[in-house]
Amino acid sequence: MAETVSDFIWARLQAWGVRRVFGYPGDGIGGLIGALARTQGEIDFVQVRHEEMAGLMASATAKFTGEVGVCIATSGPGAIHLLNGLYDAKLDHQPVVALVGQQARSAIAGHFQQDVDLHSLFKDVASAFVATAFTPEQVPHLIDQAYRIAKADRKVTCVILPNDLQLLPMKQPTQDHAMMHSGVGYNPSPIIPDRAELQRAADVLNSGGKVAMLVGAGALDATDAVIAVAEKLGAGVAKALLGKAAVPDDVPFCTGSIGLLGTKASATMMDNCDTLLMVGSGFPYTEFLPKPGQARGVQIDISAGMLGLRYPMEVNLLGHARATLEALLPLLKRKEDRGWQEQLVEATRETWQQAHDTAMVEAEPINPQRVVHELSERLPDRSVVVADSGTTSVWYARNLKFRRDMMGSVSGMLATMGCAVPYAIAAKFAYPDRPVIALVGDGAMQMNGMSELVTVAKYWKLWADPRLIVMALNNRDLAYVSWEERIQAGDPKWEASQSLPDVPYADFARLIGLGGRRVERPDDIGPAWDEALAADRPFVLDMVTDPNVGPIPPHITFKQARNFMGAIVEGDPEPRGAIIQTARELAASFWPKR
Ligand SMILES: Cc1ncc(C[n+]2csc(CCOP(=O)(O)OP(=O)(O)O)c2C)c(N)n1
Ligand SMILES: [Mg+2]
Repeated sequence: MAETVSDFIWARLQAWGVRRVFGYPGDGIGGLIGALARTQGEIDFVQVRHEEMAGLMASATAKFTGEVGVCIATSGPGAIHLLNGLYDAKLDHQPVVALVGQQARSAIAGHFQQDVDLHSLFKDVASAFVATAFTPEQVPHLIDQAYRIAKADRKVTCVILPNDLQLLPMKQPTQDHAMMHSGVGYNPSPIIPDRAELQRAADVLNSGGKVAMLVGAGALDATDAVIAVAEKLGAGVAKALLGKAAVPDDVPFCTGSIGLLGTKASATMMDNCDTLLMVGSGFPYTEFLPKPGQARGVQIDISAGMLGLRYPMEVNLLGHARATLEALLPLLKRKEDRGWQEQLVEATRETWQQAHDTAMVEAEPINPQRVVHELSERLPDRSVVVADSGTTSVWYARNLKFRRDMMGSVSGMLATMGCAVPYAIAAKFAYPDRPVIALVGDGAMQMNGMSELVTVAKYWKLWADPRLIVMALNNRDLAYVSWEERIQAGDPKWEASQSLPDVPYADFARLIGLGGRRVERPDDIGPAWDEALAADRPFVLDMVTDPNVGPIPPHITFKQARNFMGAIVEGDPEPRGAIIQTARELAASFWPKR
């Protein structure tokens, strides 16, 4: 059979290094699906339950491997479903190529079935590159552009492919006028600022007495360099959520997470530092950074658009984190006074002690922090842990100790619900020999986690290590929202909006051939994790937890406390539990038991 446009597309993507694509079929991509089958496994097709999951899996693939994630969806509804997953990648600066089907060229703009103006629809999410193919000769440069721009600029790109075009015989560009002759290939080289800029940065860092570092996803491959710089500067290191795996939590001056779901040690460091070194982070909540004017700032980022955006930095270094830190290191003077770092080590020790103590506070029936604490004590080497958007992300940030060679992620800037199960699946495909654990709220389980367990059931036998554990935090509440309403708006929990049905997640898992256990007593948490970690198949833990253990920010302000009390007075349906739990938690954090 003569090579079709579709056969060419997969061959070209294979030449770019693509080995896997996440997607769901339809007549808008009929030709592409047929041709993908003809690659006979050279490129794997992972069938999801919903195209949004394909977008999230492509995003997670990029997050965990650094390679371009690829997803595919059919015209109209499939393309529309894909969007949220692509926005996750866009907002977290992940390289993703989306191939999207379209109705036949002759039908476009003809009120035809599934004829949606896809170019307009994808214009924002794929603002770096979106194009519709009209002739076979155009396809090579569209695929090359989409892939190269995604990879080089860490962007989402999109090629829209009418279904009739997909079936045409492939025609290479000729030597005629207006033909493009593009080629495959691009490998990034590290970008390092020049010597003069590095010296300016070193001068700022050398003159400071209390240096605070904040590292994000850009520093994930720069662990040793971050630690070496912090050692020399006598600094502490706080981590933005996407950078949680950048520095192991057993490094004594690693103050842990920052922000609303961060630690008190990180907040204290930022409140008292005189110098800020920010590396590869777009952490958005500026109220958790030093006050403008309080500190002299140096920032390292590979995107000029992220430099100097959160804090008025004195030196903005455009460069890759690891290479730039390594180049900076010889210019830094070792701080002789270690007092500041020692203070931070002590504050960090206290933070972990408090996290432990608050996790052990009794709750009705189970304290969700204890669920994550008990996991932390059992995390196998090389684990990948992902958390959904909701209170699970808070316990992930505060209660989980990462060691070296672990990985983790969340939907950072988009903070979309429903990311954790597809992220976990993508992690299993990228690293079939690593144990993968997803921390998922019951709202997210009901939104899409349960249906994506079907994908787990479909594929798990392909994985060398079958362990994929989904911990469903069954609190029968959209708890994060209930607490936002109480603390930020002063409104009581509204059951019509936030209460959720109790669903037997573990029973459902067993019904579809996975392992499962429901846990209703604190003493059973540890053994349940042990069982799941020893299981010979993916496992769902249905942890029945207390919705009234709230994600209290590290520094609760007077206004937040007043709002909270107002919400209770306004008739919160859970007044006793909420008050008692919060009071208990604050008590435990102010007077840690030793
Ligand atoms: C797609 C989407 N819809 C709504 C929200 C707003 N939101 C953020 S957290 C949250 C509640 C999550 O509830 P659940 O999954 O049960 O986790 P919990 O907070 O109870 O642990 C909601 C609705 C969101 N982030 N994403
Ligand atoms: Mg919930």
